[in-house]
Amino acid sequence: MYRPRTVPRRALALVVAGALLLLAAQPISAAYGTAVGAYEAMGQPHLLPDATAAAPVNVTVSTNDSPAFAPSTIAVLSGENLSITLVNHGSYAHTFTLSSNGSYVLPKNWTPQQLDAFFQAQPPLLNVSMPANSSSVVNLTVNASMAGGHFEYVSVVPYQFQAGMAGFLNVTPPVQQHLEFYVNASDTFRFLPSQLNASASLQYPISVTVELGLASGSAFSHTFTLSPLPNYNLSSANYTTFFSQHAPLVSIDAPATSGPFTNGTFVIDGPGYYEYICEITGHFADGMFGFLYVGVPLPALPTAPSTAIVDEWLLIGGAVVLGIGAILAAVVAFVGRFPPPAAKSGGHS
Ligand SMILES: [Cu+2]
Repeated sequence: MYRPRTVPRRALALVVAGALLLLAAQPISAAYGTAVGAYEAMGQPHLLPDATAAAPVNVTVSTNDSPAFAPSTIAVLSGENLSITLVNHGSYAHTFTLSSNGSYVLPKNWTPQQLDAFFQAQPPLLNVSMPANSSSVVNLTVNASMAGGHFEYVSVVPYQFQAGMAGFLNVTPPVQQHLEFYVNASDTFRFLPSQLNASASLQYPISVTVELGLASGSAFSHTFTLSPLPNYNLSSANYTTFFSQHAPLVSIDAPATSGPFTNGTFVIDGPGYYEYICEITGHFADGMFGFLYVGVPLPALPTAPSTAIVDEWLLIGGAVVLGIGAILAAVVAFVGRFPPPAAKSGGHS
């Protein structure tokens, strides 16, 4: 009988086809893995060494006969060497007395005696006389332990502080990490990748350099324009208004041809996700946006537009596997029927 024998043959054919299909799938899944890996590599930060050398920062603080310092705030990075020039243009003497307590605001209603008692209990970092019509230079090393502090400077000449003669030396930490990302802009109105992963960056501020390229085969103008607001989703309907009110952290014009990269560098002070878009009319609305994740985890796939590319890969891979499988199944099924029917039928008839 013919039928009973073809059933196991077909089953065998299916098993063989399945095994071949698995083998055929191996290089495809490997290629898929490589493709995803490449995109991940593009979306992953490259750590760059610190380029900034500690150069002394020069600041001039001046006074006149009014009870005030100019400026009344000084911003400095921890680790910097500060050179302060103290200039008194007036005819009254003052002092430049810098508190060593970076988290304490001196009460303006203190008496001169209370102020003196404070500086006796907590010796100031600096205590410099500013005689009438004088100029002097004093140096201060702002060490790392001062980061985040607001150090008040006052004149301890009685009643000058009480009249408002005070200011703050604000110390921020220097850039702790410098990351670099490579991103391609594509005429398919996509950023490749559309997710930049700085989720492991936990020490702020960080500086980020984006190297923007043009995807192979693309020719349109594109920009990489980054929102300054964390955890804020831009709208393709009113992003121009938004950017007229909030300066972008960076706006980079893509190069005219694929190959070279244009870049921009910006500083991020804290965690969150930051959206980037292409400002060329219509591109954002067509899906040209992405997110930089800083200190926050990437959302689980699939979410952002980049997954469309992954889906495409999956679809192409799946189609190829199915095609190969179908051909193999057909061939094997055909081969399975091939042995001379004469011999078999002969045995049975
Ligand atoms: Cu564009």
